[in-house]
Amino acid sequence: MSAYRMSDDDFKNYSEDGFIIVRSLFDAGEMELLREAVQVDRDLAEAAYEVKDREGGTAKIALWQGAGDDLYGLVARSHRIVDTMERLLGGEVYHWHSKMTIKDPYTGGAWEWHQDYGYWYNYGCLYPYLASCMIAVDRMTKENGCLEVLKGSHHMGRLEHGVNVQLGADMERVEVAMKTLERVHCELEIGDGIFFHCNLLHSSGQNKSSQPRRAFLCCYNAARNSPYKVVRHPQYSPLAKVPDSAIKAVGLKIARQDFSKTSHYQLK
Ligand SMILES: O=C(O)CCC(=O)C(=O)O
Repeated sequence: MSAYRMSDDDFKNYSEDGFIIVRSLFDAGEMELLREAVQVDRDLAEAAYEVKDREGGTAKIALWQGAGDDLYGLVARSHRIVDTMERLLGGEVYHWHSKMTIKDPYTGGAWEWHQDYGYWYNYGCLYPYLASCMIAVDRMTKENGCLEVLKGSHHMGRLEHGVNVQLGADMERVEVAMKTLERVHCELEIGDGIFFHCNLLHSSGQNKSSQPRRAFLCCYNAARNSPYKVVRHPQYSPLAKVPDSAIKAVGLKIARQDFSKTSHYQLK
């Protein structure tokens, strides 16, 4: 089966809704490798820091900036993602960061309503020319806290955000938006992906299930939107794309990532 290439319909839907779901973005063989990597990668587990939600649940996140020759890097540099991002962001893109979000069984915490650009704006990006691709490492369901989005909310532009991620976006506006915009629970099978705009309002609930809920997110900035000041995020540098076949060709290769131990949401 050939790898995903974005259709004009998908492009139109993304422009209108702020997101698209791509079923089987990565196939069973590729996901077996990625799931194995996440399972055996002790550095990843150790690097994951905790983010408390408002009700005492604990979400975990490990975040890093490079996209190299290991499995995570090959996914982040794959044509199927990077070409899609280039179309969505209207030109050359570079790797902003990758992250693994982890919700442990029963205790895994929620992510409050926010826009990624609510935070990334503070890193000197003049324009909201950033986007993410979330890949389901585990099945993502309502019960285990799948991504929820407010369809079309990216058209609202950037809202005010609290400094800490779990303060989230200005809830007065989010609540008004909820009266008219459709709230979509993005339930995913393993290997499905969601491409979403950095101004799309999104959240996810706690993990009430007996299984972990892990997601791998690759995030990109447009080359022409490189931060105008020195920040904790990278300036533009060319991203070397790799063929979609590289993931299986290279197989289970894990590198020691340069994990960020500081919450990138907390700006002080
Ligand atoms: O993993 C999730 O459910 C959401 C993560 C998220 O919203 C983020 O990293 O910006």
